[in-house]
Formats: sequence, structure tokens, C-alpha cells
Amino acid sequence: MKAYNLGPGWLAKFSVLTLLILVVLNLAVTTEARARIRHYQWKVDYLYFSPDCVEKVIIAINGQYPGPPIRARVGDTIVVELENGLPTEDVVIHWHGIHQVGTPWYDGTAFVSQCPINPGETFKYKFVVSRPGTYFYHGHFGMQRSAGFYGSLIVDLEQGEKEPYAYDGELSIILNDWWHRSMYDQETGLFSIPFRFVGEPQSLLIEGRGSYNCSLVPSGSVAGSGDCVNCNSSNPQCQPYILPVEPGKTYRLRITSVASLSSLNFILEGHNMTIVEADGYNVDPVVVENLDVYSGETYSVLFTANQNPSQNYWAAVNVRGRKPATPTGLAVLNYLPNPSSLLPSTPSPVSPVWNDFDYSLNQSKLIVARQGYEVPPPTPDRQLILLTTQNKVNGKIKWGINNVTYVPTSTPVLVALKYGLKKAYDPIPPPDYPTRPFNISSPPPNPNAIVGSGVYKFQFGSVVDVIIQNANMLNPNNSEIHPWHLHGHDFWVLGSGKGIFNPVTDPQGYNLNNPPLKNTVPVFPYGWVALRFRADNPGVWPFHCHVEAHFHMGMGVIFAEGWDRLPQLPKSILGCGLSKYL
Ligand SMILES: *[C@@H]1O[C@H](CO)[C@@H](O)[C@H](O)[C@H]1NC(C)=O
Ligand SMILES: *[C@@H]1O[C@H](CO)[C@@H](O)[C@H](O)[C@H]1NC(C)=O
Ligand SMILES: *[C@@H]1O[C@H](CO)[C@@H](O)[C@H](O)[C@H]1NC(C)=O
Ligand SMILES: *[C@@H]1O[C@H](CO)[C@@H](O)[C@H](O)[C@H]1NC(C)=O
Ligand SMILES: *[C@@H]1O[C@H](CO)[C@@H](O)[C@H](O)[C@H]1NC(C)=O
Ligand SMILES: *[C@@H]1O[C@H](CO)[C@@H](O)[C@H](O)[C@H]1NC(C)=O
Ligand SMILES: *[C@@H]1O[C@H](CO)[C@@H](O)[C@H](O)[C@H]1NC(C)=O
Ligand SMILES: [Cu+2]
Repeated sequence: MKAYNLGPGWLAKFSVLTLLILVVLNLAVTTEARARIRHYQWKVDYLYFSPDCVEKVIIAINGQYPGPPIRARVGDTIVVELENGLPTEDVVIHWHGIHQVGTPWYDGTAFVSQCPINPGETFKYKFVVSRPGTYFYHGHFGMQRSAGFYGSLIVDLEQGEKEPYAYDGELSIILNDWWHRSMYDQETGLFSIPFRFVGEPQSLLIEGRGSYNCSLVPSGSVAGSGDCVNCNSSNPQCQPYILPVEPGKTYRLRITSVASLSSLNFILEGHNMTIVEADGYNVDPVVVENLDVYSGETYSVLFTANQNPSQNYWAAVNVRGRKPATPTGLAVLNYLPNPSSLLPSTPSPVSPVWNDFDYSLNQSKLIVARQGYEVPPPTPDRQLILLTTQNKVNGKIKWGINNVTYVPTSTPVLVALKYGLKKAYDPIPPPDYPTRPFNISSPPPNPNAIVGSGVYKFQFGSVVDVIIQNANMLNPNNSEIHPWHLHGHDFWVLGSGKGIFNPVTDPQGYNLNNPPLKNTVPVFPYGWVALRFRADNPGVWPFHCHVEAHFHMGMGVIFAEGWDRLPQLPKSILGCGLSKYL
């Protein structure tokens, strides 16, 4: 090392250095001042509620359904002190779309990132929201999301920053499907022999509100004798959600689907919509007359209130991809100063035919990244082809990925990996490729699969391609839509197609130019989707079908990377399985 020579310019050098330090400090202080802590105290409880006019026990937060919205700015720290007031079951909350960089233990997945929170206990979630966008949160234990345990999480741009599109006002809705039978009843049916399916939903809800036709409640039911007898169409809880707009103004409408089963199609009667955001990223604006929304996805659309202002319009949601047996869910687009009680006299808006999959495929291909986002690396370091099949295990219907159906362990996988608890999870990784040649057009000749909790471990920083291959179910001529969701990352959607993925020719058609970044993507019947992501977020991350029942029946895998880089895990996530001995 050279001795520092105090030459003639030292004073100038010193001043420049001082100035630099001051600038850096000043920046740090400014960021500090801007980034805030948003503190929430929530208590989870059972509650009698009538979202579609039929009374049911739901899971609510602070007596609210949907749960309290979280609104923050980029860089803010969210602190949620969650008290489990349910006397007989555990809870966790997953923050859908939030990457949890540096805090993988607060991802909120039972037995993956943490032990579930016992009755009477309080757990503190604390994480930073680092990207703007439309997100949400929901229960991630059992089928609690379908009991109403969810709410919205919206992250605004930093103060002074603007979106590359203009609007005068903002609205936000969460879409959902709804059953009268309890989540316990539904869950029991899934695990029964023979399998008992709860059937199509009774209602579709917009921001937690629907309207069941009370005269369809089984006659002869006695109030207080059991399920779905208390139906009151005047109950304020089931009055349509109101979207107030001023004529001539343009609105940003944020749309989220937390549906348990259904793929949905959203319509604003008489108004086209311009899609500008998907899963937290701005997309190349594209005009649509109606919007497909899959469970786990979020969108922002712009629309202008430029129709005849003397009336109100329907906002409507219909089922897609499954033969609909559920009436249209309706909210009211209320042109002010019309009263919100002025219901449109027009019939419920109609969506494209439920099984016009080409329409949906076309629409999903319209969504590409807006300029300014990182393009994907040209090639992957590793490729997985995940064949998803309906299977049987001990006579029960399950879903398998490369012939393995996922069952949670009793020790959180994050804890098992970090502390090397080899007995806590399946040490054999699941297969990277389908185990045998297969025919996606017919039911598996041998439907049996194995159960497992194996983990796909990725080299830290490596680029991973995942191809999800859909197939026929146990019944002939039957294949369903599966929206796949990845925790801890966004992925580029490189391509999709019909039939069997061809590993030689199909990658030649990948969009490496402007693929959208998403955290959830639908895989259509008998089709495939190709995704690419960087395994650069230390932690353990589920990748699973967002259909509540499907994940519960094993349709998921666990990804992990960089767990050895993590510091000591918080004690609050421990306590179950082998983690209680730590
Ligand atoms: C409600 O159901 C009854 C009985 O099926 C039917 O007559 C009536 O038209 C329905 N009402 C509405 C608004 O659909
Ligand atoms: C239905 O709900 C309305 C509004 O809350 C209430 O006034 C009415 O008493 C209820 N009807 C019945 C039968 O409970
Ligand atoms: C919506 O878009 C369609 C097709 O692009 C067009 O035919 C129609 O006129 C538009 N409707 C409105 C209300 O702007
Ligand atoms: C889908 O897009 C293709 C190509 O643009 C077009 O030929 C076809 O008619 C579209 N199908 C539907 C159902 O919209
Ligand atoms: C795959 O299954 C379909 C439907 O059963 C059948 O028509 C087709 O011949 C099968 N293909 C092969 C290669 O066996
Ligand atoms: C899946 O595993 C089961 C149980 O070991 C086996 O019977 C079946 O043949 C396997 N199927 C495939 C496609 O590998
Ligand atoms: C398969 O189902 C589709 C509808 O999903 C139907 O149009 C078609 O006729 C069916 N084919 C057979 C062979 O049953
Ligand atoms: Cu699924």
C-alpha cells in the first residue's frame, strides 16, 4: 500500500469526499424518512356473515370481511400482529406477490416457512414491500382462504413518482366464488372414498358481496337447524358493491381473484377496459371488452366513464373453464350523482362461452411486458418438466407432479433445511422430468402415485426453467385449468401451447423479448406453459396450483435456494415437528 501523500490537491480531494459522504448520508436519511412502518393489529375470528344473503360461519379479521386492506408505499415495512382467535384451528397468512427478500420466514405458508399459529397465540409478521403493485393476502393453511380469510394489499409508488399512465381516480375489487357448505364439509368430501365433490359454487362475489336467490333455499328447512337456511335478501352484508364514478373521468380499477375453484371473466357493462398492470408489473396497454382472471392473479385496468350518465351499469363476473352452474356475480358501476340504489335495468352481462379456451389463450397472449423491465437471461441453467396428473393414493383422489403428490411435513421445510434436520423431510428430491412416457390425452393407465415432501434445490443465483404440462384427468375427455403460483419470485412467461411440450422445437418459439413477469399463470387443458426465473431469493418457496382444493390434494412442489445464506431463524416460527427441539 502506498502511503497517502498529502499533495497540493488534498484539500480539494477531502472536500469532494466529504461532499460524497454527506450526499450518501442525506440520501439514506431521506429514504429513512420516507419509508414508514405500517402497523396492524389483527384478530382472526369466526363470524356469522351473509356475503350472498345466506348466513354462514366465515373466518374474519377484526370482524371484517373481506379482511382489512393494507395500503403502503414502496420501501415501507409492514408489521402485522396476528392474534389467532379461532378456538380450534391454527392459522397463517401468506402475502401473495410479496417476495420476502431477507424474511422468507414471514412468507406465511404452514409447515413450509413457519409453524402455524396456535389458537390464542399472537404472531408478528414483519416485512418490507419493495415493489409497487396490486397484491393481496390470504390464509395458507388447510382451505381457510375459501372460508373468507383474505384481503387486499396495495403498494403505491414512491412519493413523487408517477405511473406511465394517467387516471383521475382509483377503485379496487376482489373476486371470489362462494359455497354455502362449510370449508370443513368441502374438505371432508375431498378425502372421502368415494370422493364427494361440493359441486359448483352457489354464488360469485365482488368485494365479498353476492346475491343468492332466497326462494331457492330448500323448502322445509327450519331456521337454526343447520346449513344455509337463514337467507335474507335485505341483509346489508349482501347488497351489491358500489363502484362510484364521475362522468367523463378515467379510473384505475384493481382486480384480484382469490377464487377457490373457478376461473373468472370480468365485464364492465358498456365499457372497454385497458389492461395496464398484471401481478404487480405494468404491461403493454391492451384494450379488452372483458377480462379473464385466474385465481391468484391481479390486474389493473383503466376505463373511462363515458357512457350515458343518466343510468348505472353492471360490473359482472362469470365462470369460465368449467360448465357454469352459478349465476353472474354483480356489482354496480354508479355514475354520480345517480343514487347507488338505481339498479341497471339491463340483463346480466354475458361472458364468452365457458369452454372457448382459444379465446382465453388468445387473451393471455396479448399480455406482454411494458418497456423498461429486465429481459430474461437467454438460457437456463436447469430445466424442469412437471407433468401434472390426477392420481390415486390409497384409493383417494390426489394430484401428482411427476407422479409425486405433495403432503406437508410436520416440520417447516425452511427450518429443516437451515438446520439440517434430515429426518424432517424427504431427502430424495422429486424427479426433474416425468418418470415414464405418457399420453396427455387419456387417463393414466395406472393412476397410482407416491406421496412425498421432497424439495427441488436450486443453486443460488441459477436460472431455472419450469414447464408445466397439463394432462387428462382420471375421467376420459377431461382436463382442467390450473393457475400455478410461485412464492418468493416473479417468473417470465416464455411461452405456452397445446398438446405435449416439445423440448426441441417449442423453446425456439419462446418470447425472450418482452415476456410478462407474473407470479401466477394459468395452464390450459391439455396444454403447457414455460416459465423462467432466477433462483436468487434465499428461502423455501412453494410452487402450486392456486385452486384451493387442488393444492390441498397435493398439487404443489417445494423450491429452495440459498437457505445456507440465511441468518438464525426467528424463534417465533418454531415449535412444531422436529423444530420444537431446537
Ligand atoms: C328465484 O327463484 C324462483 C324459484 O325458482 C324463481 O321463480 C325466481 O324467478 C327467481 N328470482 C330471480 C330474481 O332470479
Ligand atoms: C332482513 O334484514 C333486514 C335488514 O337488516 C331486517 O330489517 C329484517 O328484519 C330481516 N328479516 C328477517 C326475516 O330476519
Ligand atoms: C370496445 O372495443 C370494441 C373492439 O375493439 C369496439 O368494437 C367497441 O366499439 C368498443 N366499445 C366501446 C364502448 O368503446
Ligand atoms: C385466436 O387468435 C387467432 C390468431 O390471431 C385467431 O385466428 C383466432 O380466431 C382467435 N380465436 C379466438 C377464439 O378468438
Ligand atoms: C392417446 O390417447 C388418445 C385418447 O384416448 C388416443 O386417441 C391416442 O391414440 C393415444 N395416443 C397414443 C400414442 O397412444
Ligand atoms: C407412480 O408410482 C406408482 C407407485 O409407485 C406406480 O405404481 C406407478 O406406476 C407410477 N407411475 C408412473 C407414471 O411413473
Ligand atoms: C369431449 O368434451 C367436449 C366438451 O368438453 C365435447 O365437445 C366433446 O364432444 C367430447 N368428446 C368426446 C369424445 O366425448
Ligand atoms: Cu389446479
